[in-house]
Amino acid sequence: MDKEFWQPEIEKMSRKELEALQLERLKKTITQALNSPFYKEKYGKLNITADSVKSLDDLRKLPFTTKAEMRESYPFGLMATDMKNVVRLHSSSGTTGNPTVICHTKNDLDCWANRMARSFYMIGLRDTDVFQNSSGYGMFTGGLGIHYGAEKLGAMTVPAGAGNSLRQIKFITDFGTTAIHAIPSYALRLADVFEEVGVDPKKTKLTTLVIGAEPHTEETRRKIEQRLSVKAYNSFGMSEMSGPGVAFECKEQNGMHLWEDSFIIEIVDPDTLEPVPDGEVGEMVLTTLDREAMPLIRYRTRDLTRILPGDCPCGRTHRRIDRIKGRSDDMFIVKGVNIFPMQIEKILMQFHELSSNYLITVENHNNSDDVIVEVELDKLIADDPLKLVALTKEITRHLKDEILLTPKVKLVERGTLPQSDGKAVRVIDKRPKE
Ligand code: DLL
Repeated sequence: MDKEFWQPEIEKMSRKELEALQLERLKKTITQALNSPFYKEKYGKLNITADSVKSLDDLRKLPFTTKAEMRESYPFGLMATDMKNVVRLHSSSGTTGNPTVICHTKNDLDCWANRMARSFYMIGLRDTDVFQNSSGYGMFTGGLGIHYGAEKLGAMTVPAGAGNSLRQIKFITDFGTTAIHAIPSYALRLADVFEEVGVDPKKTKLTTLVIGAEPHTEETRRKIEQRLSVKAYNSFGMSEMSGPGVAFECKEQNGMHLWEDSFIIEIVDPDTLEPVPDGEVGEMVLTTLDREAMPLIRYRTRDLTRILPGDCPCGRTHRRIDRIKGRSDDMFIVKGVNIFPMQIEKILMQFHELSSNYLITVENHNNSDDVIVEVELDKLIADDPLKLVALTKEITRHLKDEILLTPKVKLVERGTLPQSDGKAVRVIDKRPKE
């Protein structure tokens, strides 16, 4: 095996070959999708078949698929294969209405595990590594998805599951864990607990962290790396696209290679739905290319990102996406200003006096909206009132420059804001619904 690549023939494929492969797989995908009641009806009305796409550009003529449609066809309207071929079901964590369901054939799972193993190999993990997974092992795809990838790589895989930081640290120490998978908010929590119990991460064998599943800034990544003494690699995925392993950073840590043998990426303007040029931010639209049980064509992810122009020095030809700026449905509007939680996080992470847990609340008082930013202090300065006042002013000023309105900043003691084992809740909108 080539030393740096899991599948050199795929990872370094010329763009021309890669695009030819995409076209061939797209046609197969359309034919496969037409077995499902959902696409049979939707595409049948428009006479869409595999022959409707003569080139990759023709993909644009096909209609989008939305999360709402997936919910409406819950649970099996998108099933494109005989139920007997299905070996696993995952569903998304919807809080309201029907969740979205994705089913997998044996081959779907193999392709997914292979993409994961390829991603891990890319960041230098090998079969000699000890890989601990701190994701929950339920319907959340960060559990089994990451797990089978690490096994496919050949690493000794420790299915630690979510939470219980003391036990995580014990496993890291006792089993000689070299790589861990954690969502960013949990990685920060783990760093706190390392500190609380007086174990220095530098003295463990941990060197690599895989972080993903929730938006985080470059500043947060650097903070995590420094506190856990690891290199942290960003990993993007979503249940509808099987789970993790859609896009992954290489050792350059400069954008995530989106595995284009498995997905076609488009970036569109979320309002006009027209394509935007490379380098410009828009909504990511994804089409699966190797899924049998539930292929998805032009799925609107709601995630906002951009394609990074230019080649990556690592030699992989699969294009890179920038870190996710947020979801179009994360954005909140206050006094006409569009605000993304990541803008606020970016500023907070620049202050070394702050720890990493924060909560944004939007409230309405006397018909005026207020943004309240509560952030936990690092314990070191918590009892110096003068410093606290000055710090609050300074943070408020920087936030105002970024979000163009003045938030109320409240510095709170470490450990007072809610912590979650799953994805962190960063925004609570208490305004009355229209
Ligand atoms: O979060 C799959 C996953 C598991 C990815 C483990 C990475 C690691 P869902 O629960 O369906 O699936 O959530 C998908 O999470 O649409 C993004 O909004 C967000 N997201 C996922 N990865 C990232 C990332 C899994 N690296 C939704 N950066 C997506 C920012 C991310 N946001």
